[in-house]
Amino acid sequence: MSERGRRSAPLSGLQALVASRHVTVLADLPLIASGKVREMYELERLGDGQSGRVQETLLMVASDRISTYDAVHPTPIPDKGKVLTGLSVFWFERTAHIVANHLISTVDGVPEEVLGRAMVVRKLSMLPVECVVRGYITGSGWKDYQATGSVSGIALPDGLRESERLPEPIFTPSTKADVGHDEAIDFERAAELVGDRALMARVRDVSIELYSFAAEHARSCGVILADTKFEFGLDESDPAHPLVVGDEVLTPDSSRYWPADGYEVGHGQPSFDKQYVRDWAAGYGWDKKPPAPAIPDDVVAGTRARYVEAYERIAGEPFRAWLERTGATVEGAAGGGRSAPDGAA
Ligand code: PZK
Repeated sequence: MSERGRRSAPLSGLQALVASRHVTVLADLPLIASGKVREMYELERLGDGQSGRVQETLLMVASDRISTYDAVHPTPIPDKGKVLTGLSVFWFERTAHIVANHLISTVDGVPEEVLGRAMVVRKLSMLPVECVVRGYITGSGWKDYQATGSVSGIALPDGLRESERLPEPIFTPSTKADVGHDEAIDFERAAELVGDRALMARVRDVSIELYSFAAEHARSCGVILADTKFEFGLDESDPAHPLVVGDEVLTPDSSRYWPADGYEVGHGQPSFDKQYVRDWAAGYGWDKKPPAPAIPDDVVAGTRARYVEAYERIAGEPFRAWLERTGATVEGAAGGGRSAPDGAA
């Protein structure tokens, strides 16, 4: 094909996805789902030598894409995918006493090009509800409260102010909409959709326990975890622990994190991670409708620093430690170096 022909040939759907959205194509792996900022690939069935059982596995890959106001910017934030994966793994490891999770490995079975931002996970039968827990009244919860005094069928005290801490965390599930916004539902509707009220009660209780555990830890790091969203699935091959928390957990993309410093009720709070982008976008005059604008270099750098700060505050270790444990490539290294193994010069 001529140079000219190659350039003008229409892109296939996959090529367009890769070119325009910073999606990584991994050789041989079938892409089974692509979200705003993450991809899911099918992996080989993993033989379990211990039991002789086979486990179906997936590869979840976090990109460096960033969205604000539900629109993905064309400019990636370097290392964002690695920060979010590192945080998710931090929380999976520290909450396994509350509920089993789908994480298998961040090293074995992970292709080199996505080391540090990928997890091999167990394939689950996902429950058709999003499990939101709110400790503070903000966002759509604040809107619903102002309109009805309730959120997801839970009556709240009169006179709450925006961003106020709730007397206790509440479970406010929603449906997974294919397009557009998730719809808030009450517990009974969630139980209907799941088809098992006792299971849904366990999911609610576990969700609140996960939130409470994480919010207390975050608070000790100077960060408020205002709310968060979990997705659960069932692993029928593990009859002792069929309920498993999947997806990513307690990351800035699945949660609202606020700096504790400067927290004030009565108005919206700045996002720990995305506020530089939102402030810049407001000044720039973006109407918050797609397409989202390109982000200038200084705002990218400030935002990257906030993600790394979130990791270091919450995980309590240098971000570099995560890169080293996973053998990730370091973006800053000239020529795209690997992070030094332990003990290397
Ligand atoms: C699963 N998604 C959402 C969409 C993503 C993620 N452990 C699992 N087993 C089976 N299915 C899923 C999971 C998980 N987690 C999650 N879709 C399927 C999704 C797009 C990209 F990374």
